[in-house]
Amino acid sequence: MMYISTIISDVVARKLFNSRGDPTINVTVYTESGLGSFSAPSGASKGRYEAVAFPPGGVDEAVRLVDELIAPELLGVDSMDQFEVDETLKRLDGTSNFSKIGGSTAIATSVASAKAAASSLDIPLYKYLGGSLSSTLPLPLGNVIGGGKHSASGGLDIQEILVLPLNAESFYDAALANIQVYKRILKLAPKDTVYGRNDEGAWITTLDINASLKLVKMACEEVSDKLGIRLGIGLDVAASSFWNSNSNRYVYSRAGLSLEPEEQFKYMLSLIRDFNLVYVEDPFHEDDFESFARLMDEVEDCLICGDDLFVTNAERIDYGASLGACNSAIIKPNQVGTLTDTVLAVKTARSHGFITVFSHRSGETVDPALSHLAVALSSPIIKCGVMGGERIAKINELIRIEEDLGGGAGLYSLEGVLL
Ligand code: 2PG
Ligand code: MG
Repeated sequence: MMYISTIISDVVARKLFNSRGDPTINVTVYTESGLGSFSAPSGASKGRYEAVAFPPGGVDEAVRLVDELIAPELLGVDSMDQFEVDETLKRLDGTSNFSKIGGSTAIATSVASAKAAASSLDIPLYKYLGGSLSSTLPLPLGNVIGGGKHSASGGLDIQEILVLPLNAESFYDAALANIQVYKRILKLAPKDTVYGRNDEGAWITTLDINASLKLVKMACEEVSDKLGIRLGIGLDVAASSFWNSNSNRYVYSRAGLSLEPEEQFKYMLSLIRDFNLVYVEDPFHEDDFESFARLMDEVEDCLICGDDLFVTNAERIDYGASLGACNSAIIKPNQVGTLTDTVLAVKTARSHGFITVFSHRSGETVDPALSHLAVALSSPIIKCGVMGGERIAKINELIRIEEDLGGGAGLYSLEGVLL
């Protein structure tokens, strides 16, 4: 009999860089039989109600806190006891938003511990967390044209134009469809209107939002014809990032537009109708649950998704659902700081019939744990970009998981939900 131990024997933290070249924390959890390592991703368009990313002293203080405070308390804890690990992190922090130890410190430790347990048992993370029920792959929602806070050099005020394959035979085929749309956009774009890539690898363009959406639509139609996969178009408006609470206006500074809330409402509705959008994330600022609910009353066949609105927080999801504010929720583990609370957010979202969308952050690493979490928690959609090493790392991991599942692998379809 081989001896297996899942008891935590060491916890080590270090400072590394993320894909934006900013420092982040990496935590490695050891047992006698294995190890797990995770680096916290980070957002540029953060929600006001997210966990605070780092303690006041930044990444250096976070590393010191792991060494001096967290590691001694986790030694001897069973890495399989995720609740105990996460409760320890919350107890040591003692605040409601991880402002003492940092949400990045917490999520890096929480996920590293789960990975250590999976590695000790020698099973993939998605199987360890999800068991044998985890056999359905999410559809990839990919960012093809970007702006907002992810595009420092300019571009659209709206943060992301996304594409979503609605039906495909396999995850590989769905990911291929997104990649082909991405490539086709460059070919179809009028000369010199696409001039770079942003933090998430999406194209930056001088075109306005309408011309950009027309371009994406054309690219989607051509790829649909070629591959036989239906593609829908989506937006992450990230409206909080250009909402001015002093003037009560949405300020599209690059387009030279300033809209009152009612004008923003009509604008969002017209974009949804004109381009048959299937997905709209954060069309209004993070405190305006009411406008989300009004939009839900007006549209059909479109996912209205809360990101900054919900911040992966079960209570905010419950509240939003009670108002009929959305039918979809972004799930970003680092917004809430622990795996336990991530699972709670997923269960809460699902209890209201919401479609969950596991999501990367604009500052990422090549770590593919997000892909495992999306499969383990049966998420119908994953938003992890289309291009760039740290985005492709998640896509390639899903292709590996699909292969690992063999004939038992399924792929979500939004036919019947959106079509
Ligand atoms: C978002 C994310 C990812 P950030 O708003 O959905 O695309 O951006 O990580 O900058 O918050
Ligand atoms: Mg968002």
